Amino acid sequence: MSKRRPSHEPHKIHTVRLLAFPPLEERKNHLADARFNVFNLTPNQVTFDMCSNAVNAMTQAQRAGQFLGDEAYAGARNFENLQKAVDEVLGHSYVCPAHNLLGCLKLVVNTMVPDGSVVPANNHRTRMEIIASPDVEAPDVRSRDDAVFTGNVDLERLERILDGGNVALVAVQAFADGQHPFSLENLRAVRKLTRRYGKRLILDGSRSIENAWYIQQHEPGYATWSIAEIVKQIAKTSTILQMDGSQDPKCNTGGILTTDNPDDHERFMNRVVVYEGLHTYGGMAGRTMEQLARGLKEMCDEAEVHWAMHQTERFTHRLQDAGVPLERGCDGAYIRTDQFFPHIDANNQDTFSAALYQTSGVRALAHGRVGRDQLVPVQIPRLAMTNEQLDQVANAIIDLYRQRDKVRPLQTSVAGEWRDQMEYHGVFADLDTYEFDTFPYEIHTIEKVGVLSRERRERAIRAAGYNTFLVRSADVEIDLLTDSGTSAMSTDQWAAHNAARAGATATDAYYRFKKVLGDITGHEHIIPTHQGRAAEQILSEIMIRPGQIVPGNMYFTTTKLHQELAGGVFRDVIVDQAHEPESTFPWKGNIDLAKLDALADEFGADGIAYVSFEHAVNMAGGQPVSMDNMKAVYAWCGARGIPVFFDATRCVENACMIQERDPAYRDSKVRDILREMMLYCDGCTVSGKKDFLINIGGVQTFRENGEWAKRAQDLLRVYEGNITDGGLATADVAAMARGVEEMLDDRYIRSRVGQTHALGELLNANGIPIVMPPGGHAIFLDAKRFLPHIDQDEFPAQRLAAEIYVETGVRAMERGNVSKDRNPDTGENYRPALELVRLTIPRRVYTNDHMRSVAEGIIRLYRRRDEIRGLRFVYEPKQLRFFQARFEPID
Ligand code: P70
Repeated sequence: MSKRRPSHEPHKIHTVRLLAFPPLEERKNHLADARFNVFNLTPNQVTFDMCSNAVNAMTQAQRAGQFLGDEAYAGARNFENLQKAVDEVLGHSYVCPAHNLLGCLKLVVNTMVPDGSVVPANNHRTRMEIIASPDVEAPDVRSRDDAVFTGNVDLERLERILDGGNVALVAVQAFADGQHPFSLENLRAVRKLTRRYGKRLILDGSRSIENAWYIQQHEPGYATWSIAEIVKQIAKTSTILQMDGSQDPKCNTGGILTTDNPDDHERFMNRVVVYEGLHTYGGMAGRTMEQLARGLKEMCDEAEVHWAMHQTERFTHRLQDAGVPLERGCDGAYIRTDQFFPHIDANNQDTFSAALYQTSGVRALAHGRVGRDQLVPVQIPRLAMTNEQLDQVANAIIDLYRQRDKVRPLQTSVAGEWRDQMEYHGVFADLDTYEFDTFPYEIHTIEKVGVLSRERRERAIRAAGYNTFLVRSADVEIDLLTDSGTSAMSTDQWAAHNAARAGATATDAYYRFKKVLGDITGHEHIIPTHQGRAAEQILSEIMIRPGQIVPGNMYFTTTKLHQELAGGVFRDVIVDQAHEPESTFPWKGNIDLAKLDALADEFGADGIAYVSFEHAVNMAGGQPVSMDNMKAVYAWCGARGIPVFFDATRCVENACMIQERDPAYRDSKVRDILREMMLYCDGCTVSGKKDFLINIGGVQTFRENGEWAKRAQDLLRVYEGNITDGGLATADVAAMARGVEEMLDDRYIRSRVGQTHALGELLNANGIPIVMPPGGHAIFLDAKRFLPHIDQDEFPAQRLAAEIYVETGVRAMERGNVSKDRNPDTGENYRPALELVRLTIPRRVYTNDHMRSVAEGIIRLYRRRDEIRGLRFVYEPKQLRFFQARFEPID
């Protein structure tokens, strides 16, 4: 198996969970209310919650299991699926379900650990001695000899204890106490020994994959084994395996006891009905069993395991390099708080937790019994965080370490046996705070991406006729075809989606959407449509008289088409710089007022239907319009009685770039900038599939003209659906209402536009020709300069998009000679000034590691650009040829 460090996540983000960033004063209040015990804080009061239990990111297939819950009584189908998964992954024939790991432990103790017996174990964080009667002894047999496999059992010691008699069973934990992996060799030896003494080896395999990864990487002879093979070996070496559903299987609760021994299974079945539930659900909901079964099947995914372990190593090393005292954990770094605070004798763990929360909003805490050790685990929720976020959490800890002398110990007010009972008082030390600058969300659900070998990608692009539109999504690793309908929704949006009560009437979702968007825009009339082009059709039909001119800041395909279908004539009035890829003019989306003047002179104000004014102009490279230009155009139009309509599809990105580029707005919130923008128009069409953070939807607004709104609604009934949904599902209207609130979070939109800019800057710094300056939603490669040796009639941008796919698995979109089509009069290709490839970035879907890897692939390709040749058509459709055209290489 590969020992190579993965360069990016082997999946993309499907759903996000928004993070809270409570300011310092709030954090202090929360801490005081929590009696300085961070256990009492709720997740909504915490920015990053560093625990690995039950908060992991599932795949969407596993998440879907939630909706496939059987009745969970006799013979539940979910249980049958669980049995199949156990057989397939662990190789055990019998499974007894339980509500969680404690449920498993209770069954084991009840059936196999009599009073006064001995249970040698390689871990001390076991509740065995608590669940079992007080006179059960659990001697520690962990050997400390091996530098890597610190969880190995000291065989001599174990043998002596076995000789002493009265041993009930031998308990071994994979990655004991979260820190100590065993080797397969040692586990096999333990099994041999226990067998000789006629004892069972019971294994806690809740962290099997982490232990398996250590075996694969470090134990001689296993480098070529897959994680799945090693996990199965681990399971098969035990007599009984117990597993916490909320660990490796990434479920939110649940547990299983598996074995090949029918008698042991029989014992569990007879006892599970007493404590847990029936033997076919064990106290789990049917849906939990389904998610557990799916999680079990998925957990050994090689790429996923490697990514998770790479994150753990990277995080731990960052802290170690800064001198933070810690022990290695399978799922993070376990901070040695006694060494972290040498000046603090008592309560150093909770003092650490409280101080870290105070300075950063991060929660890390020690669970369990008081006085057990001096560690605070900082665990990484599996697959839920990006490397950048983890780096910053590590920095927050390092920052605290730097000022550790200033931290004063918490004083106990109420003591208890368990950490959750502890209450403290303290004074807030004057500590510097740590400010996060990263995506304000965590990963809630992931979506697997297609990973093909280069040979397979070569075959796929040939089969697609060198047209990325025809490549299967399943064959794409990082999909940068479009930012339309590809956003990751948030859990809050899904909650609204689930909760929406549908109706072909007025709905709560409609009123909510109307209120929220009305407040944001200040527009009186809010008319939902099923997507952007529906609004464009309606606006064009009510505003354009045949023959009228529609000036616009560069065309967009669907917009221009609807203007023409309504009898209008599109005229481009964008500033000249928009057509010059190398110009660094910051407002390339602006309208040139001189061009408007010329049109007014030629056609008169009456000959102009309205000005079609797009934000963050798509075809120009996502280039913004300045506030001054919006104001000036609106004033120019107002003086002549010409309406102005925004295509506000990417209005928030435009507002963000105003905040960034116009000093007058540097200190304004994006929400306020947008509100001002919305004054300088008479209404908007919007494709909600972009900035509104939804997968489907759109809107038509009118600022105050009720007559236009009435006519639009008349058409809406005919073309689209109800005036309250425009043909959208009520649930999608509800998700859109929530999306427009989320899009205006300054942290979100800055991280979004910042991600695009960072990609652009990385490419630019490496000499890759791109349209400058980087826009909001996409980076456009300049194919004319990338492949100067290919004539435009051999479609350099089309070939470049195909080559990028072959080189990197990244899918991009041609925006050049193929898209622009032929001149119907001459039959010649238009050969447009801009011959571009668009790398479009979906919202909240990809991490910065994905983006870095995209850039690296393109830089690699650039080095061998001379080898790349052009294409010729083998099939050319008459209209919108770019969607279906097929090519062959001229090699
Ligand atoms: C894209 C998408 C859609 C779009 C847009 C602007 C500024 C309106 C719309 C239409 C999808 C697309 C559409 C046609 C050709 C290629 C790609 N842009 N205004 O990927 O909205 O799709 O909701 O009807 O960008 O850029 P809708």
